[in-house]
Amino acid sequence: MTALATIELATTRLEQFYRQMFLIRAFEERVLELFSEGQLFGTTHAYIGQEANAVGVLSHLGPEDIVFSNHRCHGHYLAYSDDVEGLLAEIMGREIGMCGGKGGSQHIFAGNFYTNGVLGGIVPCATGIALAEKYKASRAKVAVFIGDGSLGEGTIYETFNLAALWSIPILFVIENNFYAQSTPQRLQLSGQIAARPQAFDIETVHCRPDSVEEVYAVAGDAWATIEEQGKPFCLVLDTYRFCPHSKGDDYRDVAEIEAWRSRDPLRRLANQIDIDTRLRIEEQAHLRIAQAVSTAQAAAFAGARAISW
Ligand SMILES: Cc1ncc(C[n+]2csc(CCOP(=O)(O)OP(=O)(O)O)c2C)c(N)n1
Ligand SMILES: [Mg+2]
Repeated sequence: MTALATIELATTRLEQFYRQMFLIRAFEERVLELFSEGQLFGTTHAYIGQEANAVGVLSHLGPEDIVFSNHRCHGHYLAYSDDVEGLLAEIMGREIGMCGGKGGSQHIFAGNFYTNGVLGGIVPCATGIALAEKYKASRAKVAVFIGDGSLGEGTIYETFNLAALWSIPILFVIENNFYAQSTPQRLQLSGQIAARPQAFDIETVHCRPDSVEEVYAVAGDAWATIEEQGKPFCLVLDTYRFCPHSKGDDYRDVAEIEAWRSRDPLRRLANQIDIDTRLRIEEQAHLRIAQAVSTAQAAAFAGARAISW
């Protein structure tokens, strides 16, 4: 486990992080409410508790950079795009969603952002795109987010092998929240997570950040190493989701959830922000989400119309 350096960031940067993290948290809480009200279809996986990872890693990227996510993708998408309106309408199956309401919660394609609900399946896709970007000498950064429970998928190791062998510049971010659905890690994963990419000679940092500043710093070092060496890099971030896996399927120990909640990176950051600014940020986020819900509710459901991007 790598010890994390303490860094100091400008107030404006911290406020920006708070704006993003609070928006994700409030968005996800509203999505879960909409689900229980019967306003959503299929399933949905909230990112509550893990916001610092998306914001800390993706704040280094611009729209030209490329992000691959997974079934738990809302937070990554919002950190990358800030597209509350498009995502909410998409999750609600409306035509005005950024995928015409046909991708739903898990299958998003918008600009340079892609997700797929098939665990592990995005990892070779992301790495193939990173290889293409290498050939084009575009210098675009490419990130792929993987859950710890996806590490049983063999395609991930085939991909690690080729990424290392062909020096493909990509950041693998393993969000280690210690569960795959309701299965605890100790029942399904042998050995150390970091040893897996390391077995393919992929430089790996495994850490347990308490704050978005720490994630931002460790991700900044990772991006700099990728840029400098033109090779893959793996970041393993210990983290925790405070919500159930999808809607109500939670069998975890309440004391364990509370212990992680007491180190909530969002609360920690809130205490660093001036109270008036904080309240303004929170009010704006709630307002924006409420408006996005009303707009989506008034919009037509996705139909048989062909989608053109
Ligand atoms: C190939 C495949 N197998 C099973 C599933 C069902 N499934 C969805 S999420 C999940 C657990 C994923 O755990 P992890 O990768 O740790 O991500 P987390 O949910 O913890 O963010 C499973 C088994 C799936 N989507 N795809
Ligand atoms: Mg997990």
